[in-house]
Amino acid sequence: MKSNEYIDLELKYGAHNYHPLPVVLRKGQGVYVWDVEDKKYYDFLSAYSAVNQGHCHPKIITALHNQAKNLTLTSRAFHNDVLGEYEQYITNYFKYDKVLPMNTGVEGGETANKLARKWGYLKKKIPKNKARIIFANGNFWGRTLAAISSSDDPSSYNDFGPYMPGYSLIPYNNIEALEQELRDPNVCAFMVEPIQGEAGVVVPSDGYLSAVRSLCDKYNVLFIADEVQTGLARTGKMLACDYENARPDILILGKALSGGVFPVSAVLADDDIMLCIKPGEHGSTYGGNPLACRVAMAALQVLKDENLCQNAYELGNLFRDELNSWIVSCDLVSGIRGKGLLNAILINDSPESSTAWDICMKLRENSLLAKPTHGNIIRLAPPLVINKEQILDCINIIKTTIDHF
Ligand code: IF1
Repeated sequence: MKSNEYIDLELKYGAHNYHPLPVVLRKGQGVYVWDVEDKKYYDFLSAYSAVNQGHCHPKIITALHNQAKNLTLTSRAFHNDVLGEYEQYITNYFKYDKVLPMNTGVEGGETANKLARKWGYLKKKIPKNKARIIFANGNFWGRTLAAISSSDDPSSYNDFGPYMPGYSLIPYNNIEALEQELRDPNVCAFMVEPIQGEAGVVVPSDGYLSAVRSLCDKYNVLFIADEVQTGLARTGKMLACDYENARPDILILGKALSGGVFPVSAVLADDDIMLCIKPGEHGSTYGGNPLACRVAMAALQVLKDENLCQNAYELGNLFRDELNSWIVSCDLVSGIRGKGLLNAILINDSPESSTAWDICMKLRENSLLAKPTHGNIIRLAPPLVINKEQILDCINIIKTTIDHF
């Protein structure tokens, strides 16, 4: 079948909850993907930072394959011979006492919210059902009713009410606004992305995260870091919080935790928080399944073995330096921002215009896949295994494509 035949099937039989670029992929390897007409592309979306290790990384696929032949799922009704090993591995990796394994990123967020509320009642003695969690404008942590209740993006929440109570929004990157809210003794947590992904790769001021950390200490509020997209070497450090002295009380990981093989997420915290949830108070059928544990250990080991933090850090700097020197002569691009290999270019046109989309369609013709986030911002995030020659090739594709607009 040709691309349009695959697309027609999706149109006819699938919900219309997405508007994908008209490209139909059938193979992925490293930084490359191929469509059904055998055209080869650089993947500059990385499934929104889920394939940091590159598509179909052999070590992750081998881990998947070997475990899949043995035991894939026991549920948590019984123990198995992988979960404990994984829990020890990942808690040592990130230096937390304990992990609560889940599947998707949003389940990680929900788990973090439940943990924070439970801690608020048991430890901070917040009156029952009065616990509040603060979020930042522009946040995105998924599509559940709780996640959209904390959103200020109408396309996320419109006509999905009524909304989760106990959630409030403050401006991102604004410490005064945060302190104002934290004075309320009923606030149990502040949940924030170290860099806002969906909002368009919004990087806060230096010092913001360490100020968040000290304010949460001052007011006895839990700092929840949503590193589902920024974590796991994407920004040039293992965690984006590592750029500052800002150790979250609750850390949420997802996406690249499985190297794009299937959904694996994790919530990490120390005992005084994690042990507030007792047996039978939270969980999920697939949470911590043996297959996920093996895949996640392989995915985490690849990050270290292949020095992907260092690679993302160095090539990210090269990428922004090269494009920054170019955009001074390009009036269609008003800026580039990001850290490591999580970057975005800002198109100098109204968010309502189709310019960013049209540029992505042209990039596709020139063998590079990227997709606009909000309106006029194009996220540029290749797998972290990209090398210098490949990224220089991609910089050239981006420059020549936009120069032709
Ligand atoms: C889609 C956006 C990105 C996330 C952060 C939690 C989650 C996400 C910081 C939830 C998920 C995904 C969802 C995906 C597209 C992508 C996305 F455009 F939707 F907003 F990356 F920016 N925290 N982000 O970015 O993780 O439950 O999806 O595993 O198509 O909805 P999830």
